[in-house]
Amino acid sequence: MLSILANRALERDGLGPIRDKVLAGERLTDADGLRLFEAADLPALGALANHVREARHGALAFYNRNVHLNPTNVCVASCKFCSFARKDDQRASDGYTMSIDEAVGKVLSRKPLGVTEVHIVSGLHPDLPFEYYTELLSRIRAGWPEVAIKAFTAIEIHFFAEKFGMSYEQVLRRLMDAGLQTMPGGGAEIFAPRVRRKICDDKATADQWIEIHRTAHRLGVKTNSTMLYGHIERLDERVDHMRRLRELQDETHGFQVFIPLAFHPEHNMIGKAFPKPTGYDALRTLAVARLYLDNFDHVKAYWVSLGERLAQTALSFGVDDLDGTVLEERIYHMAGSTVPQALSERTLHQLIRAAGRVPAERDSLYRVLKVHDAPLPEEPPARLQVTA
Ligand code: V47
Repeated sequence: MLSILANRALERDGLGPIRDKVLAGERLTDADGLRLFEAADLPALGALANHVREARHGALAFYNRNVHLNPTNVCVASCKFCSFARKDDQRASDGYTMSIDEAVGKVLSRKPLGVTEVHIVSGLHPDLPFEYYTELLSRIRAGWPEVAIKAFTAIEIHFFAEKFGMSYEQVLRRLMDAGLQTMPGGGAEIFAPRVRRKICDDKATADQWIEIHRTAHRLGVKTNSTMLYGHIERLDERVDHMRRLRELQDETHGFQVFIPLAFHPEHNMIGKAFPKPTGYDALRTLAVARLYLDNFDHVKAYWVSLGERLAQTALSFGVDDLDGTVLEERIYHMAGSTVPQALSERTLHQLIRAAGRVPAERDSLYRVLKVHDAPLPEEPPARLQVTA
């Protein structure tokens, strides 16, 4: 139930009809989505989103134990928001490309951490053969059969298809044979052509991004979806972006989660013109997403992109997932993020519990592995290091 205060605030803002639709389980229009973005009262909007979130997931808040691998940051694309990519891997440019041995060794060294998912995203490297990617996956698969491999954005799939003369389906089948199980949602940015022309005009288009996810879903690969916000896009373009995702979801039901990504302004070509989105904007975007994307099970506050505290607060604004332990993040740290490189499972539990939720560890397919009704047992005190 919504509180009397939230109801009053929604009515004062003229959002009574939208509230009634949400409570009746009716779909919101694009105009409704835009009204919610423009609404004045964030707590009331949050209460409405929270209502939907609790109806779907009760008190549970999901997370997973995952590691990230970015095998190279060498990239032929020129996305203006990106601080991670380098044009070559010469020392002077701090570009890097891991050998397959190095990349596989890095992943396998994480085995003792109890991780359940490896998240792999790369730059669009001009020289690596396709076998680099298939061998990377198959060697991780052979060395660690239980770990789920979530790999390669639609942008990379499009690049492989063009470079190696294959269809999207052929690329995906080869990668699936090598071990790919799910796909991350990166590269979506903002679908509107006006925005793409200005910030990322030399990579896969919105239609291609959608087509790749459609193909993946048809092949049985679940995927994630993202939206990079807080730069040159208008609010109606955020709604348009979510509409296209909602339409594909109606068709395929292959998306697992929607993840709004807050723009990070440091060390990239457009950062000086656009400061980081405010906390209000971040919470509003998550809440609108929860209300508008009525056919998505999950809305994620990626703590690396929001900071731990805002991600925690978002658990009352429509969010049910915080992503994971994320060992060794690079893309956001190179764009000015000052959050830790990783969070322990214990810290994730503390954040979730302090928000009045119950931590639920999930796997890559959002199956619940364990609901943590009780706190984790105390760790034995670290042994004192005595030096002479
Ligand atoms: O595609 C790049 C974004 C994405 C910046 O699917 C930036 O579970 C903000 O997609 N400021 C890659 N954002 C990360 C990504 C992701 C992360 C975590 C989980 C999942 C998932 C996906 O990061 C890129 C781009 O949209 N990005 N540069 C920047 N300066």
